[in-house]
Amino acid sequence: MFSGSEDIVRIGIACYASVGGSGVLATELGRKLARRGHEVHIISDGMPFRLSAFQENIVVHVVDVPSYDVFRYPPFDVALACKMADVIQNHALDVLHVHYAVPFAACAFLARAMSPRRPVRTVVTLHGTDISIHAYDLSLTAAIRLGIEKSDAVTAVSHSLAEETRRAFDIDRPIEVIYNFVDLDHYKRREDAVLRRHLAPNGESLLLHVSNFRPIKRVTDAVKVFAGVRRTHRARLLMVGDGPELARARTDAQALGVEEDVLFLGKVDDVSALYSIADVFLLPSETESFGLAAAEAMACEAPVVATAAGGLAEVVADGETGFLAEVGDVEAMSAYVRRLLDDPDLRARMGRAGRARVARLFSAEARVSQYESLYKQLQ
Ligand code: GMT
Repeated sequence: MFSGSEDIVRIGIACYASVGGSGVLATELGRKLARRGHEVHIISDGMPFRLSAFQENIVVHVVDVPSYDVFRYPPFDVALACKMADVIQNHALDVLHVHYAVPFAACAFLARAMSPRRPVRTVVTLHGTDISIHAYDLSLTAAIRLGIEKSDAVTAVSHSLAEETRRAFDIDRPIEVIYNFVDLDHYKRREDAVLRRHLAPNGESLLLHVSNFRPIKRVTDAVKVFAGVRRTHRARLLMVGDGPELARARTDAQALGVEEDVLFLGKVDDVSALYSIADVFLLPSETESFGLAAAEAMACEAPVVATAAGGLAEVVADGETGFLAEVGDVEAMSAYVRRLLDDPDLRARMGRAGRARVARLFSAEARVSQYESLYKQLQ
């Protein structure tokens, strides 16, 4: 039974603070739930970047990780479980909702065991590589399985990820698909001629890629796709984000002779202005459980050229809101981009269809309500 007023739920949301889709989604969920009057406690390894200003109904709890000469590695996971237990007990949580299975799911199990007097319910949201990579890593598999089996509810951000989870663990427990969401009031097309002139001073077309530049994102494919486009079109590629593959992408741009037209813009907190001026958004990932950046770009009416990898095929409607190609098929992706650059009507049509799809499937209002009903069902 939930405590307090019948409709108000006390929710703990545990997530990584670093910039990344799971942290962004968890933080946005917390903000929206707080605006609906719920009491939200964010438990994280740092200050989530979207929560620096005070917001009513949200308290942030940062995990204190002890250091001591004996510890070769700081015991983050144990400290996280203790912080979860502390928040469960001292704030009388009804629900503890963790984002990303490693290590959060197993830590939620431990925290509940540490809090026998508080009947908290636990929810695990699976985000992507917590399953597609870590579930197959034998040093982690058993802990992920335990976290999934022992939680009261499990959600996945796409059907593809739910399916992969059932396969990986050979389980048939219910996994509710709750798609990621986008704030349509914030992510909307806003023409900005000044910004566009600054980034495309000679009237070039603009391609945009946004990611954390990990190998899985295949950022060098984005550069190769662009080089194919530049053979025939005046264009520039905006690369937003930072990560281990950045240096290689830069070297590839030099080797392909397009470095002057590839702009590495680094990390940008709010990419909505760039999505809005992009002619095409590029996401050539190896795998993607959802691809939040593609949905944000669609909300800003940018057509998407991406790979048909995992959940991306649920986000991008092939031939309707963009085009999907096989992983690594840079020729096909270049051809799709050229087709879009040559046809402003097609771009505008796909852009509008993209926003309509986001409004239909990935709106914050609907998806936050879906989480809210899940919490209430757990009473
Ligand atoms: O799983 C990851 O690689 C990390 C995670 C994150 O925190 O950015 O990304 C995943 O979660 C996002 C939010 O649900 C999804 O949009 C991304 O597609 C997903 N990444 C992968 O599956 C590679």
